Amino acid sequence: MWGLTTPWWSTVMNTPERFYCREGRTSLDGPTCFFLQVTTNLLTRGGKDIAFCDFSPLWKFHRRLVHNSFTLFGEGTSRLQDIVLSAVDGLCVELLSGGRRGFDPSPAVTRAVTNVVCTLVFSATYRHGDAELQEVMRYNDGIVQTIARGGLVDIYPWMKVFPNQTLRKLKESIRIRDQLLTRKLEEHKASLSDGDPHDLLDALLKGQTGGGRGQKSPGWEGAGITDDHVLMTAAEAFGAGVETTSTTLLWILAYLLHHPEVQERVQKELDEQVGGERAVSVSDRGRLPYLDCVINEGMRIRPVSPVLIPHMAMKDSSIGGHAVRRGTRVLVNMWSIHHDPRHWDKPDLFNPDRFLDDQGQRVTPSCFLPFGAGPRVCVGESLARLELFLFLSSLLQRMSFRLPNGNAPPNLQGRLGVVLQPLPYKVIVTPRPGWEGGAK
Ligand code: PLO
Repeated sequence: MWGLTTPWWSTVMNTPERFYCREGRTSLDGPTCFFLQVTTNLLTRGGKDIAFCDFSPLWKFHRRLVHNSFTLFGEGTSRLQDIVLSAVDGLCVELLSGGRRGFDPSPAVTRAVTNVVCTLVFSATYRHGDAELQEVMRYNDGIVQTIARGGLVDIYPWMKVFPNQTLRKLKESIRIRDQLLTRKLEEHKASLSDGDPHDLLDALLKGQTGGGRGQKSPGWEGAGITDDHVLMTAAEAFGAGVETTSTTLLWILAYLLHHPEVQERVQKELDEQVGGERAVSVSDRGRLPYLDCVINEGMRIRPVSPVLIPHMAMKDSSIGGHAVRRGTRVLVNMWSIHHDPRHWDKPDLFNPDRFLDDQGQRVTPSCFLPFGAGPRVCVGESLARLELFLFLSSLLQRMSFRLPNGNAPPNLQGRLGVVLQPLPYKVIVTPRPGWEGGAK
């Protein structure tokens, strides 16, 4: 069905179809996906994660565990806000010290988001230039560069017997990741105590033993959660948290460079609703509808995941009027859903106002699904939304972004790997009044 020279998902993306189905293996044992099978199996130790793993009662329990531990830091608690705001301060200082010359904001943004996720997953906060942080960023980049580039290996698993540089790089990045995370896991096991978990690793370890109540009771669901599951989940939460949030922020900044009037309108809203005397906080969210629309429009026009990771039909079923047999892999074409001219007026235009109604109230169109939907909807959605809000509002409160003189605006085509990333671009940042140092 798909050509061999172009990546399979770019072929899918460039069509108006909303779903693609591929029948193949009918056995529900073993790995779900034929396409990403080789690389994601390496990445997840054969599906001991949440995103790529097959549906099973254990998966359901495992996912619930992760979800519950996210709510520990999530909305309603100030913990996440404190963690994000401290990363925001660091990011603002770094961006403002970039000087008047144009520079690529991507390393600083990625570093700040990585720091937030490191705190959530294993309670580590790093200073700029920390060797462990560099290591984490390097292995992650190694995985991002290789995971979706397996090319033919992902289409023909038997090709893995041939030497393949991409696969070698992926394996090496995974080895470094596993070494680091195993160390963190051992440290967490040694310091695990009663009381509230400090981070995701703690929460998963407690989940294994039934809330840290000592002895595993017979029949306890968490008994199926092995150390491998804990490790793979931490690795995945980490990877998903970093790649998606930093990419979304970079897309939004790229669009703001194309639309300075949108940036000004967000800043006007911030000035009126928050002012420049204090940092933005989660409680300001309700008062900043336009900012929310900008975030939504960024996620609509450039979904980080234009073709969702494959899903598999658990039983004979149907989708959009097509019969789907048990065992069929289904790809959801989010790109076409987010660019469907029947639902979006001028879908290629960056227009945050489409998320406001005539009365200026926020609306969420049913065709807007940046986090997917259903039982496999993104488990980190509320964390992600909170982070995007705090990062973007703080950045635009404290500084303005513009193009370096003579530079063309960023390329908006992007590069399709495991996520759809913008190509590197340069910015000039200038502090807004009162924020010359980046933080207060
Ligand atoms: C990003 C690189 C990490 O090192 C490993 C990783 C784990 C989970 C993946 C993520 C990567 C990319 C974005 C993915 C996420 C699971 C769900 C998310 C694919 C490969 C999306 C957007 O579907």
